[in-house]
Amino acid sequence: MSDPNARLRFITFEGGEGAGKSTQVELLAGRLRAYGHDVVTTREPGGSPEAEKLREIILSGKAKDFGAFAETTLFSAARIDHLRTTIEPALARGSWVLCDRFLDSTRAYQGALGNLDPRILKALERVVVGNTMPGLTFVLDLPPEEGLRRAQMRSRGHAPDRFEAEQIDYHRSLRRAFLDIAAAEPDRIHVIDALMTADRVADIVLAQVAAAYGLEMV
Ligand code: T5A
Repeated sequence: MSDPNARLRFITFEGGEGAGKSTQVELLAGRLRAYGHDVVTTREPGGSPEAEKLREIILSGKAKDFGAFAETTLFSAARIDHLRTTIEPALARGSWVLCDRFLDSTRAYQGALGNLDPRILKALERVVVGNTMPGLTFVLDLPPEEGLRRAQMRSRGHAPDRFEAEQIDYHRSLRRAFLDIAAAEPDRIHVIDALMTADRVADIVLAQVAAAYGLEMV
């Protein structure tokens, strides 16, 4: 029988805009696959056809005027579908799931920055996520000026989305929020200096995954 306390093979990447989360999801997926593991990569908001529709609405900024609570219910609706149709089936068939953002983003953006009542956040986490908590989370940390520069370079002149368009002070507070979230759960959440090269960050990620899950990687 499987150990109910074992870490789920569900790993999330968190941090500010342009910190390198998508890059690291792909690098870790490639490395795990090279060792013969089955890996599903996904992202939030989105990660399932219905949740991707909600992503479009949220990132367009159309929901912003409803306030942090309403916006959080949209992220939650997307997360429910993502969990039921993508994450949980993949974990059940023994795949690793690597996800670009998950519930720590809600804690940081809607909780810390949006001043959403922590009791509401906790209640939503309980009913939406339940026991499907990430086994390991990496917070990619870097100065927001650099993250926004990278995000801008990547989007090649496209208009910034609803969150990228916030002022620099917002992004500084966001960085602080992620560091506080990480400090509160040191067993699950590891902070990595994302100013290092992508390959160097990937080496550290892989070493920490191997240690946390007892994998032999030679
Ligand atoms: N949100 C999300 C909430 O408010 N609440 C929630 O609950 C959730 C789930 C999602 C937005 O939604 C908000 C947060 C976000 O604002 P998004 O489009 O998914 O929006 O945006 P991000 O998650 O921020 O993703 P980005 O695509 O902007 O950034 P990434 O994935 O962190 O960065 P990545 O890997 O695309 O890299 C950016 C560029 O930098 C280069 C890459 O090649 C790329 O060009 N790069 C590096 N360059 C130098 N050194 C490195 N180490 C590098 N790593 C990558």
